[in-house]
Amino acid sequence: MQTHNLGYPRIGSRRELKKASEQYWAGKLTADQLMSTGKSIRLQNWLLQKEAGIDLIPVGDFSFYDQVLDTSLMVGAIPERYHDLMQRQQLPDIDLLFAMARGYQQDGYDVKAMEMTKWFDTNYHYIVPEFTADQRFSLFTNKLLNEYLEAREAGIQAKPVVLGPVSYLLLGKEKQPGFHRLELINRLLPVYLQLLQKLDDAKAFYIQFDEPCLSLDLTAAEQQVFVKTYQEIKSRFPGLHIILASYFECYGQNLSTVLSLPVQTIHLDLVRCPSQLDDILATSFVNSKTRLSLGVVDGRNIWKNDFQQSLYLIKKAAEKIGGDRLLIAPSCSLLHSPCDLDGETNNAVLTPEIKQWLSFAKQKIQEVVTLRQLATGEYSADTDRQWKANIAAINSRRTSPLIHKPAVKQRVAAVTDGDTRRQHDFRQRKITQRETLRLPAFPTTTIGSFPQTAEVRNIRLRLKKGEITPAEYDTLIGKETATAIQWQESIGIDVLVHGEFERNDMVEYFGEQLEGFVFTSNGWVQSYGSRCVKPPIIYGDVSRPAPMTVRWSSYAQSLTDKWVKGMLTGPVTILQWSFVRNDQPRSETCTQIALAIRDEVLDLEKACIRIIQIDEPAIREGLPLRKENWQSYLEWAVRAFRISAAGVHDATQIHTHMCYSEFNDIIQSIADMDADVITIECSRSQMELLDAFAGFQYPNEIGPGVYDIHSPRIPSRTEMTELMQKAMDVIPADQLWVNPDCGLKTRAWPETKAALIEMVQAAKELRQAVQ
Ligand code: THG
Ligand code: ZN
Repeated sequence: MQTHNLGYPRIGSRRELKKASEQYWAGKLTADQLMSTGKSIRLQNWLLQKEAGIDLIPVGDFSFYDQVLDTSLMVGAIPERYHDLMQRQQLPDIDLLFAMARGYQQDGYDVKAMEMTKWFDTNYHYIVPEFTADQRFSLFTNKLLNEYLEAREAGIQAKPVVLGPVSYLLLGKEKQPGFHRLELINRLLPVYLQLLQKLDDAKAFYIQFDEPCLSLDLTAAEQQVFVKTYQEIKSRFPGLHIILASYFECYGQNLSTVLSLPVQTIHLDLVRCPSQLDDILATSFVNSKTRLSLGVVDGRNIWKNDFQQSLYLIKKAAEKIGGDRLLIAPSCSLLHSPCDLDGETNNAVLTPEIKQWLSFAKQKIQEVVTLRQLATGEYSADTDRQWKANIAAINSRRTSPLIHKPAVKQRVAAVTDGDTRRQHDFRQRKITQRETLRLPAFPTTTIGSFPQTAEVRNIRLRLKKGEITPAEYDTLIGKETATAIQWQESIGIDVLVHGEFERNDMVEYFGEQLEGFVFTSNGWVQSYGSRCVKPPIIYGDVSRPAPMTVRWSSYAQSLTDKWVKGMLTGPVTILQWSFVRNDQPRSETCTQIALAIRDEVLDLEKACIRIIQIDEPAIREGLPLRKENWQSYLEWAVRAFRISAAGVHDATQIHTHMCYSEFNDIIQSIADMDADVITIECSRSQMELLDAFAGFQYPNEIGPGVYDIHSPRIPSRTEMTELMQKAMDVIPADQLWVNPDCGLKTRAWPETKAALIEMVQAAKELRQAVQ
């Protein structure tokens, strides 16, 4: 029985890589300095895994930005628009990588970045490969080989990890009509074979192919591409030990294909799908020689492994096929885990009682090793101690009074259908709202946040460090808020926002004020590139001890005669962007959060806030990977949103907002949320997104984002009126709002001001045009 790991976090336990990359972009660090930060993180990670006793240590899991982008560079899939830049500017690989990820605006160039999208159902984002019909591939970088050699030199038994060719193609996008990207496999495969030749020459024995698309619904033809591809690889490199890894779901319909692939080891995510072990052990697979990698340690959550439960699975497999055919592993790459629980030293925030229930990447590595020792009976006194400590911690979590709040459970049980319905349907609410709100046609608004300048961050930081008193903090944040309100009034925005200067992350802020949540000091997880998030941990029943946003919203409302929108994060998004307890269904936890948000909504209404936005940007990404599970998810997710929103009177207008979502396939559920107004991102796709709403005749009001906030570029008035004209082709003018794509927190003030002034003027022109 061996142990292995699928991937380790690469940002560094103190976010060293994030800091170094950002300094490099700011010109404050040389490329050599950045390279050496990367190298030292890699080495630290390898040694940590080696010392813990991991047998096969991943290399190639490191990246300066994203592993899918690394693969694009490796196979030379570099979009045309970067070619001139590459040749004339002689960009080193690292700068080309960053240009592809972030765009390149210097030396007279203005080359757009590649698109970014969610990595399956995680909060990690990857850079989407772009393919053309005449796409050519060639081995362009030697990153994987170099890292393999680097690891070997450091005395590491390295297992190269590479994104498999089929998933790589499936994760990309055709940039032209007339072909399907999987047709490119015949051109791509030779490049992978070249790579394998180099690894083979360097005496690599193991290689892990990540093929996470095997967790999706695949057609028979797609499954066939997997078969042909791996047969070809096997025939060329019969001696190579291939570990095939997929995760985040069961193999499901793809299982028989997977079992037929000529690979030496198949990895199973037994956290997401424990039942597939039985499925496999019931087939003739038991008589083969193929090994199983048992992903028993949750790579995506922070709970301590339940050794008894894991050992039950390991022993079941060992009895059927023998321990020699088993590897113990995390369920997926630990990229999605924070680095090290030992970095959490603030007992006041993360109490020892809760801390003993947790495990981050470094601890998960240890769990994998201990599980192997327990399973093989290679006992030492230390193993024994860990076994006992594990049982005690798991029992403590099972029975802790911190977790279970009867009042919360009773309230969830008592929710009725009536609690999910507004007083009247939208048609009637619209009349009431028009009377009370008295907004012009094409009302203008923003999505909520204004620039989080260094000064604003610094105000929060000084409060946290105790350098200013809460009263001084209130004065400073109050000033920022008042300035934002006055400025919005002065340029003529119709529905104002308070700017959210008091908030860090839109999920963290609420988690900090809800019971049942706990926080880490250093539990960062990579979200994209250098950007990280610090997800709250939902450990127990959720309730809201006191109002969370009423004070700042009422203060802002008191400064103006215009409407100020109350700003909340919705229950599904809070759930999706937190580490969620695994001792009850997610739907149950989501309903608890929904009730807490419902209380907040009602308190805002009581405080005379007449427009309340409940953001749900993550509702689409929460969608299960397999279609058969969509309906039940959508039912509870939409119900949770409705519980949070439905308590208000007809006159109170509920908004929601969603980012970069493809809505076509879930448009009915979006309509079922029954928000009075939805604002969506669609300026990049030039209103294509609206087709979904148009074809469906979306009944409520809608604010299609008229400019892209992800770029500092200032849009012209004409661009925006033209986008709105496009919207008016498919949606009646009296349903339309005018707003940017998304919140403005990542932008600076100068471009924010210039763009919003243009946007207000665009709305005025539209009003004149329809009069
Ligand atoms: N919050 C959370 N998840 C998210 C987003 C969010 N997932 C999707 C999307 N938004 C990802 N986008 C970002 C954008 C910015 C940052 C992180 C994710 C960011 N992070 C800071 C950093 O890394 O410097 C750290 C956080 C901070 O200092 O407040 O800027 O909005 N949960
Ligand atoms: Zn958004």
